[in-house]
Amino acid sequence: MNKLYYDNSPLLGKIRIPGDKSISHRSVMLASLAEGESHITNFLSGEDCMRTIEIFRAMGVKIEQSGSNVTIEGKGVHQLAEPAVPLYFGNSGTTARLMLGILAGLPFFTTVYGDSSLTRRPMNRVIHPLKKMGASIDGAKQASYLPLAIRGRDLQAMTYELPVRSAQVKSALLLAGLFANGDTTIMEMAPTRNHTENMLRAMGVPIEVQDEKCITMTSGHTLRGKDIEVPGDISSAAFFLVAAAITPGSHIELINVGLNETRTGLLQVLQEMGADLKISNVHASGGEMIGDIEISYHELKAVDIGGSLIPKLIDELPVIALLATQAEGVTTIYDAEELKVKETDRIKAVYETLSELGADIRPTDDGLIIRGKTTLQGGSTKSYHDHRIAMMTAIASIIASDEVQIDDLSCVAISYPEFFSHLDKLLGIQLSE
Ligand code: SPQ
Repeated sequence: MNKLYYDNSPLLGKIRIPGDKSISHRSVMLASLAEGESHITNFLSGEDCMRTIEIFRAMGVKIEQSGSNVTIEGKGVHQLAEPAVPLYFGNSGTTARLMLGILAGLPFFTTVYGDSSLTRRPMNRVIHPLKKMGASIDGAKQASYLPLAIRGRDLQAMTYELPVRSAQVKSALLLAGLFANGDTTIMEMAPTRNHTENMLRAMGVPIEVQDEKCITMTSGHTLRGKDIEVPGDISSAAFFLVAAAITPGSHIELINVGLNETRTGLLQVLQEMGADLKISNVHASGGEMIGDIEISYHELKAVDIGGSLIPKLIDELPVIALLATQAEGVTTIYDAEELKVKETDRIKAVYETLSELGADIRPTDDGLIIRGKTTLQGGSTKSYHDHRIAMMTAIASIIASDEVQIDDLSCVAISYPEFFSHLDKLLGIQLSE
């Protein structure tokens, strides 16, 4: 058991947010498929993104990494080698879904697998449309879950209406479209993160977007290697934004945060709740917006969160539920049934964790209902081996009246290896030698 107790200390000071996980994955995938060299800066060396690097190394791509700097000698879409071993996706849903799109079009055979959590996550949302393009993918349980076997082949161009709000499915189909015999068109239910589109465009592939939701990629273009600056991950910044918003006396500044508008739903929620928030130094890099965010403690009021806002804050919902415990009134989160198929069932995990700590919270079929404001207490919790649940619990412990225990914190390294050193810095805790 790990013990967390921070005695309501305010968060003060400034930190630089590490690279965005979604963009780091995509930078390795697209730079490997590009012709020429790419230099990536502020790459996230979390466990999930390291899986993606290892997979492309196994397919013969030369990738050099020194901390957050990565150099990739792109092979182009025709020169990757058949891997000698099965490819391991670990805990990473993004690696799994996007790689299925790529492997479906590469001219060789691969087998792929993941850890116990990833093995339970649905893959048929990607496999079903890939099969419509002609992909050959097989596995147990009607090839709906890992492990899977893929024999890459020429793919048919496709127009597809997504039945789920998922950037991973959209991205997998666009990546498969790089190997198709014509243009690829994807229609979304609501706009989801558009990092794949932005990076494809920056590397020379024409992408047209109509009404924010209809994306067409023109075929027959070669990806060109590029220097990529990965913005800080707003999903990592979220933990400290919420921590400062709910801990009296806090005032922090987060530097270099990605502000792509398909990801900034949390900022909208904080503003609607009445948080004291300032964004500055906004600039664009490689098709992505970046800026600094200052936030101080302020009284908050409840809001409703649903509809097309959900994809813009899907990964922040666990920590938003914590935020809602400190807002006056009833916050309703709805349309968020996708939370059930993340690293764990996040509706259940958030409900069990926050109710153990004394929150007034109720799970629903598609979200959570939270009544604030409540004083949180200590308690015994689990991470469910889900990085976002573990970090949400750590932030909850700052305002808890007593010690919070948690079974495991190692999963934090999946997306934010420096999380505890950054938290200690903001709390003014000196690390012993
Ligand atoms: O990669 P993984 O495990 O799926 O990661 C998560 C996360 O919390 O880090 C979800 F569990 O983020 C997904 C996100 O929920 C990353 C992602 C992407 O990079 O495209 C898109 C979202 O998933 P989805 O299923 O809505 O497309």
